[in-house]
Amino acid sequence: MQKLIITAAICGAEVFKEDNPAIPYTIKEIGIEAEKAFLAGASIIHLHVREDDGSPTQSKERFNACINEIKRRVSEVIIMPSTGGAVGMSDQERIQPIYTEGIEMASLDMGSMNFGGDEIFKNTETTIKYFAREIYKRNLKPELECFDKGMIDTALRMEKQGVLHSPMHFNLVFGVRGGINASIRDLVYLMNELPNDSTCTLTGIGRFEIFIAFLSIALGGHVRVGLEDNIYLSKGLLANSNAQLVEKVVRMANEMGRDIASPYEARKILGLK
Ligand code: KMH
Ligand code: ZN
Repeated sequence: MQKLIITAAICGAEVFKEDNPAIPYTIKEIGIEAEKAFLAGASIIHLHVREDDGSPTQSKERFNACINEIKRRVSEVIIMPSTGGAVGMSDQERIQPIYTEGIEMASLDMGSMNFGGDEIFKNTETTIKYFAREIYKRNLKPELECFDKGMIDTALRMEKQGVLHSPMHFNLVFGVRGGINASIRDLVYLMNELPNDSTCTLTGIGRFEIFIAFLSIALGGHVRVGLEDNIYLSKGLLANSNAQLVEKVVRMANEMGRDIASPYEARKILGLK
């Protein structure tokens, strides 16, 4: 099996300090959280950023400042900014972080959906194609965010059309209200749909985070954890940092005999340039 790549989704755009005071807002807080997650075993940081008051932003300047702070602390970590941003943002807002320096990947959301209930996360084919073109132009590797089976089908179709390039890297997300459930049956079903030459990270939302991580470690996938997806360390106990969640995955991987990839090894596995 490949060594395990752990992605830390340290901030997100839909959770706030009112939910968990450890959610980072300031440039310094984001730098510290990324550094601690890296030291715990993460090789990729999936990055959203905030204004100091916590409001989500896709501002290029703010991303630049946060990326510089992360790189100053841990130069080797792989940074993957979000092009999803927060629900309701325009395409022009969302695309901005890919025009920063020091990044190697970018998230690319593969379809529209109800997101967490009554909000609509809009990703039309025009948006996806536009983002994909810009991401490849910058020599970045897109991480294809799939919240349901149809989004994988869209990726496979777009690969045939030449919009996406093999080998593709997927992030399969389980347990968003509006997306696919976090069940073993559905996880196996989605993983079986992926091309043989692709790589995949699996993400479980909320209380499913560690359950999905466990399955991914066992099945040869990679793992994403972090406060973006889940604010609890265990039932009723808030995580006090992203690092605690990464540490939990590392402990499980150690018990299950799966080695952790360094950023250098993650770059090789993902074919980053
Ligand atoms: N904030 C979510 C609506 C991504 O980063 O590409 C979307 C999201 C996905 O977080
Ligand atoms: Zn995200």
